[in-house]
Amino acid sequence: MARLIAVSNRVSPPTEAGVATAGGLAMALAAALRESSGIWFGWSGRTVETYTGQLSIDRVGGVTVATVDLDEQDRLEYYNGYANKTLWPLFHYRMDLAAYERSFDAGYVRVNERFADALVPLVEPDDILWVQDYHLLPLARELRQRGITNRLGFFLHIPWPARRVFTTLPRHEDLVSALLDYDLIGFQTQDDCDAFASYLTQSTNGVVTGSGLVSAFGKQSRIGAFPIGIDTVDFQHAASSPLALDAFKGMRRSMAGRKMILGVDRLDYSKGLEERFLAYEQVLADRPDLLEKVFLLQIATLSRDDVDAYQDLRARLDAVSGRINGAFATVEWVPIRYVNRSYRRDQLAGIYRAAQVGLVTPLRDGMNLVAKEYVAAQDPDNPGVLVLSEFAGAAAQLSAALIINPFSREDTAEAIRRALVMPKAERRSRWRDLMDGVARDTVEMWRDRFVGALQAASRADAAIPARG
Ligand code: GDG
Repeated sequence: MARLIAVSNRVSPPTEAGVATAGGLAMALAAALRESSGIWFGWSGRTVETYTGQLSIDRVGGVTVATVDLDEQDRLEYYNGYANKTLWPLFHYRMDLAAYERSFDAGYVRVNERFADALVPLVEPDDILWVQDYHLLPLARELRQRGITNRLGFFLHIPWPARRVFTTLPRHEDLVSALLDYDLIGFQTQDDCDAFASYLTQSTNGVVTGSGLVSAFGKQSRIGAFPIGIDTVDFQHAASSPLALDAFKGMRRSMAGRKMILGVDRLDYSKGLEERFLAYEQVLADRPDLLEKVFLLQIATLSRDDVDAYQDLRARLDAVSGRINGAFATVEWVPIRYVNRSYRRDQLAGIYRAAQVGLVTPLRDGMNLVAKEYVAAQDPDNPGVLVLSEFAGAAAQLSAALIINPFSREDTAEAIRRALVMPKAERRSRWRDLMDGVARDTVEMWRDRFVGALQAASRADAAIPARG
């Protein structure tokens, strides 16, 4: 097996002590890196006064990790700026929140150049490189310009937006031209792939074949859908661990016979949290018989809270949850338990298992792993019901969930009401369908499919004629 180099903005192989809390993606990448004696390269997360390009090499949990520090301007322009204030909102269809500033653009390119400079000395002739996510769209161009001819693969964890949304990005052609220096570009869903293909064929003079070969800007590449999954067996294992059981029992005690509707998300405007609270309020307003019989537990881990849009969202959610609680709470019951802290992965699994309804209602989401984790954590004999947004990539695979349009308060409220009273036989049959998919399409499968396709993608056979 060729040596694998994984590249991502942040580097996070699980330490031996941290395996219980690590995410599935980190575990799957780390396993592949251990197997091929590979390297995980990225930003250390630290900022220094003056950028030096100095590489730090460490061994973490059996994986070689190579990181660079960035400077404060890099953090502001590349990470907080172009990645999180330009690309993230735009790719989640929030053009109203997307900031277009020249300095962000320049900072983004600068950091990709810095990453390439630091990475090149580590690359050996037969290595294959797998780059993750929207922070590093143009890294391949920088590597090619520095003479790297190795196989380069890229996976986008977030959606690829519709053509007319994407073309609102200044200098979009330059970004896509740089992206086409990868040999393989992976998306979460066929929809994302189609949106990218539509951009190439309709906004450039690109050509796309049925087998996923693409050409534009005088370059050839391949595209494909590689839906990410979870480490299902490990997650089920976590769900039956002593800590999960404790969390489950503690939760059930505090539920005092009430039904629990559960949301678990990073506190992000793409996740539809405000719309979710309002839909739940509608349920309470329409169905007085449910008062004191149900509650919503929303775990919303703080994220990017030095970005204004995230602070605004946090303030709005504080206000909306406070208003709903003020209007409906009694001395013995709070309708929304709103928690801004994070939990260990095994505790989270126990909490998922205790919830009768899993509410996953993003306005846009590349995949959404919470939906899959909720399914994996259920008791097969008495599973809960997953309510899932049609705009999560996961909806393409989890069609046995109650699929809703999160922009429709009524639609979401109706699905919550239906989930709360769904008969056991229907819950079990839907859950079996869902679980089949979650057990089949795991994160290991995703990794192996992508790496296999990248190994098979030779640069020469990507040659297809350009459109005249
Ligand atoms: C991006 C894309 C795509 C949450 N709270 C806690 C906690 N979490 C974990 C969940 C889950 C993960 O965080 C969130 O993953 P998502 O997939 O839901 O969303 P993003 O963070 O936006 O991820 C997304 C994903 O990349 C993978 O490709 O699915 O569409 O946006 O695993 O469990 N984990 C722990 N404590 C918490 O309190 N331990």
